[in-house]
Amino acid sequence: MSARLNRTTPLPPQARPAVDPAELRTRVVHFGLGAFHRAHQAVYTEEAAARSGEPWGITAVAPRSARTVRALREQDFLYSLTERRPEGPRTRVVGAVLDALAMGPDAKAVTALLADPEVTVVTLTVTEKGYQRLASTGGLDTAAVAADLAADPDGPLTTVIGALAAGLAARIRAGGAPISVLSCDNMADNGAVLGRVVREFVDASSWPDRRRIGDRIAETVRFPATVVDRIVPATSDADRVAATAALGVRDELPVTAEPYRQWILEDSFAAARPPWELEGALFVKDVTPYQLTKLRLLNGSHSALAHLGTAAGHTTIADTMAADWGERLVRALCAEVAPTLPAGGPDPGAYADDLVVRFRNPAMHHLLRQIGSDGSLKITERWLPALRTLRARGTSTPVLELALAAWVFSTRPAGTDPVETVRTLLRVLGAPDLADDDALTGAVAARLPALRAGRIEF
Ligand code: CS2
Repeated sequence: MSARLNRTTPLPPQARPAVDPAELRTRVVHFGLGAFHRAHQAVYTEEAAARSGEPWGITAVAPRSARTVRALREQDFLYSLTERRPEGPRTRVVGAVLDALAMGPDAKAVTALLADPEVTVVTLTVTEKGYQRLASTGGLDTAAVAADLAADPDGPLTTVIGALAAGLAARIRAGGAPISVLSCDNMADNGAVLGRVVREFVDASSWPDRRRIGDRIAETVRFPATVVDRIVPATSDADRVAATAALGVRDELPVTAEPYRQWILEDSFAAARPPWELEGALFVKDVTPYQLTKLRLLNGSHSALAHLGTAAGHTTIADTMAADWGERLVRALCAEVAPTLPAGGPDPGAYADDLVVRFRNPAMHHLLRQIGSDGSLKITERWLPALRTLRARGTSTPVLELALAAWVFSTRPAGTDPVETVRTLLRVLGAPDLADDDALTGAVAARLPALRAGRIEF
């Protein structure tokens, strides 16, 4: 068996990290140690450090998976990234991650880092679930974080929002050096959403200084909105075998990704940040047009392919795109939703062309199951706002109705009255207005029999 990847194992020259991790310091803390972060922000940060010579390194915090933390420690926090290019894969090791902590067991270290003035950037990829929002208001679900609100702020908190709020409070009590906190999750207005749940957590806490902490957060912490983009399937055993073969040393934590990547950030930072623009990141005044285009066209089609593809018996995005309706669905959904997008973003037609190429990439094994998970949280961001806008304009919405029917079908509804089932599920999504739209619920329910028979008709 090959030796394990670490800082001393020799690597082929083309597979070596762009930076020497020994020359970096932790100046970025990241919550969410999944494959996406390792294939996206970590790569941008590594390249920014390499190109600028500035020592930007990352300490990554795993909200749950102590296993990933242990495995990374065994590899001196190194891992490989394989880009699945059509002309063949390219594998190299990424050197930006300097340490990994498990949020619960290492709570004190996490808080100390957040209070450290040398750390000026926090990034998050914790999925929609991690924000603990109420479907009805979009604000903090205080019942869901009740245990953290009642806990000693120095003790291990169980939610990322709790741990982040406690860390920012510690920072303010230690002098309050300015810091920027970036949500990199697929939500509209993700910066404002994150700022709101953090502030609401502080307000709902019983900390004696919560008023001052809230005021100081408003003055010293910025929550810029960001749009991240890269298709990163969950790592499979076959990926581990392939990475080990490419490196000549064993890598238990490889990630694979499409060659494409993009990062658009609201240019509103409180303090120093890595010069990610050196790697092509775009800093803009308002990310909204980019954010909504990505959410509604890319993520919206992804969720539609995931639920419809599963109903039709497919397993991956590329398989589903190969079905006779796959590409047509992506193009039809993009065309239906495009009139809801604000001006100033990418051209929707060209964007749809690119999506078709990206989704068809046969080297990517992106499971529909992965994209379909947490469907209720995802479609609330990806489909419902566009659906609302279009229905308010009196425009017909056949593709979104079909997609919604596939999601309804994926919940394996038990009720006997299909229209009532659709209504109930829309209320669960926090969309009582859509639940009361009889034409919509009727049209969605009418799609169910064909889906049940595995037929995708539009
Ligand atoms: C996907 C996203 O799993 C999902 O829900 O739609 O992870 C998607 O691959 C990324 O947002 C692409 O940037």
